Amino acid sequence: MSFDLSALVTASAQYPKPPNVTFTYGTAGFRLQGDLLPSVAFRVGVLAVLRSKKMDGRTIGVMLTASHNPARDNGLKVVDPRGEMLDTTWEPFATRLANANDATEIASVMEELRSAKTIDMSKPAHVVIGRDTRPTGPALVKALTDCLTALGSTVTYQDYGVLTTPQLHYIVRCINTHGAYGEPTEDGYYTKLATAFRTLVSGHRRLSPLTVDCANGVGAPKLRALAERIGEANLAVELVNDNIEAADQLNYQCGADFVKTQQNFSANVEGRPLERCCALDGDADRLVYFYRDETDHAFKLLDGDKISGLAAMFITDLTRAAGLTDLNVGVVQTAYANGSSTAYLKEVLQLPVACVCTGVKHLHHEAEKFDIGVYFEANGHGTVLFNHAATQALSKAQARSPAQAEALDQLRALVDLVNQTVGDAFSDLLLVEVILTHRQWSLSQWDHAYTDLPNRLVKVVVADRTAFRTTNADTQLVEPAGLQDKVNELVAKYRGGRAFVRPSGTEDVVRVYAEAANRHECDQLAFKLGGLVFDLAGGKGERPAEFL
Ligand code: 16G
Ligand code: MG
Repeated sequence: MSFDLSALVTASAQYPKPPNVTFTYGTAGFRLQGDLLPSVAFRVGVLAVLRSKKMDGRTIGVMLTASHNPARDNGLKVVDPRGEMLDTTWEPFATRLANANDATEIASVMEELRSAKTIDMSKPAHVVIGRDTRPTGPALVKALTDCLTALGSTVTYQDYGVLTTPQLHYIVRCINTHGAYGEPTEDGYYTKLATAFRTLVSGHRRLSPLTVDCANGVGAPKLRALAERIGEANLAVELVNDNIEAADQLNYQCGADFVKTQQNFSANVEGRPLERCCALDGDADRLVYFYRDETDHAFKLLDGDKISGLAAMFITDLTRAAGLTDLNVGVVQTAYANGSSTAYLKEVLQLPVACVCTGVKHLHHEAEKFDIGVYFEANGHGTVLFNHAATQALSKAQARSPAQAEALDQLRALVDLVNQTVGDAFSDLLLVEVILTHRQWSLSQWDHAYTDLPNRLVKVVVADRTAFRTTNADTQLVEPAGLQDKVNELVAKYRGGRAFVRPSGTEDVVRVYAEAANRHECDQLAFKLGGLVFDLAGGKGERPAEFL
């Protein structure tokens, strides 16, 4: 070992693992009540350092956030050198480190990791840190940096303070590409996005102002900074739910998750006639749009699927206009994607559509298989990836007409506008605004692409959610044995019925998703399935209410 074990012993003594808690590196890292996490933050330091050493000293990121969860929660996730999620083969080591009781156990998991991954401990390590606005953030950063300091002189770090999650991912990629991706600062991020946006909207009539629900989180001050850089003449935004001082307001009755799950306006957003609204989540990596219908005055949601369809439509048109028809454009979704959105992508846009397991990392890797891969989860997390072939084709292409030249310029600016490391609410917002500006579309015109099938999500608390295992991108249950047959039987009774059951990766529940031709049948199917799961898997608490 090339570090002083006694320093680790002393430092880790301040961060004992709380008894009776088992930590798991889940879908999006560790996520729990914030005051239970200092020991985890310390141990994540060990993981980040070893990962950086393994990657030849390249920079690794650690983001502290619990996204759309309440203010008392917090979380930690590790960002890989290209700005992506941590290599999944490292997740079990993250879990084991987090559960190490003391310095001796930490050192022994370290040694196992070193040998399993053949890590040269004499290599340097560099870690960058970001956190959202949660009250437990500073203490967790302290635990993390205490570990980094204890690990000796080969380790350096930089604490970037309060950032959105996608900003930290961006910074990691910038550092590791030596600036080719952009300048590794918050300011560099704003400059890159603002420049690309101004190029893309130039010459077009601007849209009416956009109301942005910032979930009372980090998105508020950061979007304000970005909007200032873009200039009001180019983008008019009105920020609401922008109070980051009152900690308990974070994600409270507002934000992208609230709007998506409640299918309703968030606090302080009225939905005035023709008002254009959107919502970020607590760490600004999700975005959904919404508005009030002019005729029936109902709430209307434009979720991740709608954003995906809009982006895919625009990019397909641009690649055709630019004469780049060799590039294959494709879309990645999860089982939660509304059936109508999948039909629109396949039948109207004629695009290949892949379906993968829930979780950003799964979508991201699948999207990399296309030259231009659009991926979004229905919850509003997503982005567009341009691979090497696409960026090469864009830089080499010679325009044969002014129209081709314009399309090429726009595609080149799009590559800069879109955050290619992870879904980014800001870059997605700018992307949507660019497209709507080009088409001069209102939200309801965008919404007309297709009509969502009625859908319902039901949560069931069961005795042991690990008894549920799925296959086929979460769409079918393998265990508990026999349950899938019962699901199929029920689904077959409903017109346009589609449903699946999967264990959550972030909460101790099983989720049931159902779609059907109308609202009544959809709700009935969802609640019947919920009841079935409840009865067969030792449901706890309230049995999902049978509908009608
Ligand atoms: C996390 C995932 C998100 C996924 C959600 C599913 C990341 C960064 N985030 O928030 O992609 O949709 O979990 O939650 O991967 P569930 O497993 O509880 O349904
Ligand atoms: Mg989030």
